[in-house]
Amino acid sequence: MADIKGFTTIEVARLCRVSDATVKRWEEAGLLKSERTSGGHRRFRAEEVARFQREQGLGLKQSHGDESVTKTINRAREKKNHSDSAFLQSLIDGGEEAAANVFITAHLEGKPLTEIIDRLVCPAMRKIGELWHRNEISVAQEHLATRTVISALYKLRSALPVPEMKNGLAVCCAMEGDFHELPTLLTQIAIENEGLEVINFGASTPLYSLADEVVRHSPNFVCISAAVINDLERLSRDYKDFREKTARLEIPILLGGRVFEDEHTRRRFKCEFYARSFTDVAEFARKLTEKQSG
Ligand code: B12
Repeated sequence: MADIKGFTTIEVARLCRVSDATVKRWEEAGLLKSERTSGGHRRFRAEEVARFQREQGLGLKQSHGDESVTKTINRAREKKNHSDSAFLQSLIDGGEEAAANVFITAHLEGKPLTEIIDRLVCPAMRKIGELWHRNEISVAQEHLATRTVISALYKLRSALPVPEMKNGLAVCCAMEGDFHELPTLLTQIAIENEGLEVINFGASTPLYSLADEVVRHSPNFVCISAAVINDLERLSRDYKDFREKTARLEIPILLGGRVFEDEHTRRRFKCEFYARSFTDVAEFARKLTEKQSG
């Protein structure tokens, strides 16, 4: 008998964020159908896992999931050997399926989402930046690479199990004049994965406008990123005004991005926490919600 393609018990446990024993119990109770390999091991077809997750509200969010995710998951399992250079090339070529394969494979191998972001996405984008700087790729290719990462990240997000919701809200954006979209999306995904709702206002958000939204939504915290700053004087004044307008709400502000790697800049943008990685962002969200819920 040819061996069946499908998820192992451990992989299903990871996708649903439960123990192997729970998956076996579901299977024994007939809730989740499996097949057996010639060696007698359980194999769960991706479609069956997706159906079960949807029905139980465990996995793929209905609004995020689509059939191509299931296909991508299947393909990701088949091709586990992706080299870094092949990954980079897939970004430059606009190969979003191939890029999504790399992310989903890493997820199925048990890598936490923030590790995928910090160790896979960020270094690849840094490399793209270097290639562009050395004139080895065009600006158009740099744009395409960013769009490809964004599409692949949405696919990864569809394949992630829905976390336990914590009744928290975060607001994020990039500073006015900063058109880099990816850092705010990565922030959003990292925080959502901790079970908080996120409103992402995206790139180049004026701080006076952000202040109004913060007052309106009163989130648990605000996350602002900056990859470039054009007018430091003006932005640090805007930031001070923003802090004054929102001070009475006592909402913690988290800042991140390469602009804040500079100590002098950091001194002009006082905040409750400077994050150096998306692992930091997720940890901050986790600790804050734990503290706020008692
Ligand atoms: C794609 C890209 C663009 C695209 C963006 C497209 C889009 N739709 O988003 C376009 C073409 C528009 C662009 C334009 C420009 N870009 Co650009 N761009 C990049 C590139 C290649 C990737 C950016 C990205 O998404 N990175 C992913 C982020 C997450 O990674 P990161 O920036 O390395 O961030 C690290 C940390 O700072 C931190 N981090 C970053 N943000 C955040 C946020 C939070 C909350 C946290 C916790 C952490 C965090 O985590 C990362 C890991 O260490 C980078 C290269 C690079 N190194 O990243 C250059 C880069 C950011 N760009 C740069 C420059 C100079 C520009 C331009 C000025 C170029 C020009 N002459 O026109 C313009 C500025 C436009 C503007 N006003 O915003 C420089 C910035 C230099 C600096 N600040 O020191 C970089 C680093 C390239 C370089 N090596 O010179 N860019």
